[in-house]
Amino acid sequence: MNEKRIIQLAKEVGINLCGVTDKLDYPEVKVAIDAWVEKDFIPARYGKFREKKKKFASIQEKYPWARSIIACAISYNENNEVEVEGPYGEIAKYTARNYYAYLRSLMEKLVKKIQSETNSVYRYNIYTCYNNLPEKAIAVAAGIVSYAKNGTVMEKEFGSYTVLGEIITDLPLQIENKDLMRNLCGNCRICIEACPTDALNDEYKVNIPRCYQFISENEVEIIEPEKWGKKFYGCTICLDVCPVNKRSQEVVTHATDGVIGTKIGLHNFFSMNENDFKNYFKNNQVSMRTYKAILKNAELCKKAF
Ligand code: B12
Ligand code: SF4
Ligand code: SF4
Repeated sequence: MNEKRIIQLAKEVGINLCGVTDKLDYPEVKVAIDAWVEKDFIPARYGKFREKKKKFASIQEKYPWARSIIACAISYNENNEVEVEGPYGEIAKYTARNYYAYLRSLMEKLVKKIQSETNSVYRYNIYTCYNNLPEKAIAVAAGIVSYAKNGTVMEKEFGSYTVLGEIITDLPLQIENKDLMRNLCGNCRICIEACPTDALNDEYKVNIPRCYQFISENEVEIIEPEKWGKKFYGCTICLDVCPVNKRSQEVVTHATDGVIGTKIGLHNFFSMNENDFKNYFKNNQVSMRTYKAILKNAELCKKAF
């Protein structure tokens, strides 16, 4: 089967961006991780992840049966606004629903379509986000996005409001000759200047311990609390100011897992105990975090009112 047909099938199941690569070794990721460690951009608590990610950079070594990777992305640029009464906390756009679970379900559909067209039972593993794969590098190699100065990967139509997923397979797929996507940032530095904590000063890299997204996820002290604002979970400033994202297409998805919207009433949150918290955020990315990590955000958020 060729890449063009895979892209067509991916569109049919609702995947916005799709491309195939036979690049199974990403030594540049090991180099990048070492460079980030050198600069203290990777927090100590990421120790295990860092080592695993270096191992997974060689996909061929980790999965000797692999022949190709189908890189996929869906947009989460969807209107998820909700009305809440009284003081509220803001939830990052990508967390309003569980878009990772949604992308996984679409990739499962794609696998079935490929299976029925190739008349073969082939080997495959599906991944999205909570894994050690070099997901950005794979999507770049498959030609569906390019690196952006805000630390994400980006594409013209959907900007960087996308989540990524991969199908590693033993199917030998015919890959189109492609020019890898050109960088869309040019001389722009809007995100770097907008970041409240200067976490993006080294272009294309994120000083993770200074990033409010990281801080909102973990039981760590909030740096420069006066800049925190109404964040309950996540930070999206460097994405929201980006001109490519501002022009990007809005979508309507059918993602039904972990739907929580982009706001939560603080009275509601403070009336929850740890169990209620787990139930409220069940199937949503927030439930992967500890109650204490989120409580610290909510307490500071309350001070903004
Ligand atoms: C750790 C992590 C974080 C960390 C670090 C973020 C980061 N930008 O790396 C924190 C907690 C801050 C974070 C935040 C967010 N994350 Co996050 N995160 C991850 C995770 C699990 C690993 C990323 C990683 O290893 N980074 C470390 C660096 C060293 O690895 P790397 O970026 O792959 O390395 C490449 C680049 O550094 C590049 N590079 C280095 N130097 C240079 C120089 C030049 C000139 C160029 C061109 C490139 C370049 O080359 C390297 C090798 O290819 C991935 C999932 C995954 N498994 O990959 C999701 C992932 C990156 N996150 C994602 C998302 C959605 C977010 C948020 C947008 C969430 C939100 N708030 O809405 C924010 C964005 C904040 C930001 N500005 O990046 C998406 C990004 C999708 C996209 N379109 O880019 C991913 C891919 C998950 C997914 N499956 O969709 N995240
Ligand atoms: S997510 Fe927020 S804190 Fe992190 S790099 Fe972007 S603007 Fe800075
Ligand atoms: S704001 Fe400008 S520099 Fe930053 S990611 Fe968007 S286009 Fe690139």
